[in-house]
Amino acid sequence: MSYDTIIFEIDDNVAVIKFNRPKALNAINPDVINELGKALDQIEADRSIRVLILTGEGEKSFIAGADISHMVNFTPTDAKQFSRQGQELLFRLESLPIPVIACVNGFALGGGTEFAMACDFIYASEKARFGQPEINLGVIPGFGGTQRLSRKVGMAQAKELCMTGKIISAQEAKDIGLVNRLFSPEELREETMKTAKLIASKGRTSMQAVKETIQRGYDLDLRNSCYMESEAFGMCLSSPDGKEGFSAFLEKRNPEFQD
Ligand code: DAK
Repeated sequence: MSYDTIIFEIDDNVAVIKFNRPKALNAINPDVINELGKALDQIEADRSIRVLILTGEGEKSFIAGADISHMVNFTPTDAKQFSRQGQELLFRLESLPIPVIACVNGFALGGGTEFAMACDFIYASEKARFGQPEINLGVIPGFGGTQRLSRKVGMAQAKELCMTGKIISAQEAKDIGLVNRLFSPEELREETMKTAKLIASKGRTSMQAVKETIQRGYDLDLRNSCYMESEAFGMCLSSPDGKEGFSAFLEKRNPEFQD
């Protein structure tokens, strides 16, 4: 399948999607949302894909937000629909059965920070910039930013970012826990791919269980989330991957996980 607003590539078991609207610094419009949805269909249908990386084409921008020129004439109904489409897509990324890594190469503003936060974790270039500047446009984040940001970095940091609209450096984003690791712009993609390949070498069943248990458990109380963990643990232990992992350890060899 060919795409206009994204580039879709596969490197062994790792899919890489690059946002590709360089003239608008990869701002998100409905075409991007539709094409990303189709790419996710393709990924879900291909069981050989074990990890997804989201990044921006070029060096300057991951996503500079929702496309302001597209939103300027929105009616309230258009705005609600665009917001819903974006939110549903981000829920889909969070519940994708494989890990998703955000590889933030430059500006991740507004919808850009929101897309990155819906990934399982964020690696960033030292030159990346983050922020929720919607307040400067007289609106608020519309792709779940107010909610995911406070869950990721705490309520006070989230309020400060959304209330001031200020753009923070990659180091500040790391300091508040938004970004896991920083790399030089030259190293970022290679280091992200290294981690993706490491993750791709693990068992698919246990990987999906880790993602789902942490993701869904986060919104539950501790007792119920731990109950969910026990269920998933039992399921993994009796799966072919669990049997192979335990046997390999006892036989002092590397596990060979099958699908
Ligand atoms: N939308 C459209 N075009 C954009 C854009 C954006 N978000 N960001 C940049 N561009 C375009 C610029 O207009 C410019 O186009 P030309 O003039 O060359 O045609 C080109 O990209 C290069 O940008 P600059 O010339 O400005 O480049 P600089 O290096 O000088 O500055 C910048 C880079 C990223 C600091 C600056 O472009 C900037 O401040 N951009 C806007 C960032 C921003 O405010 N992002 C948040 C957007 S609001 C909702 C759903 C979603 C949302 C809200 C509500 N509902 C439906 C309720 C989400 C909102 C947002 O994300």
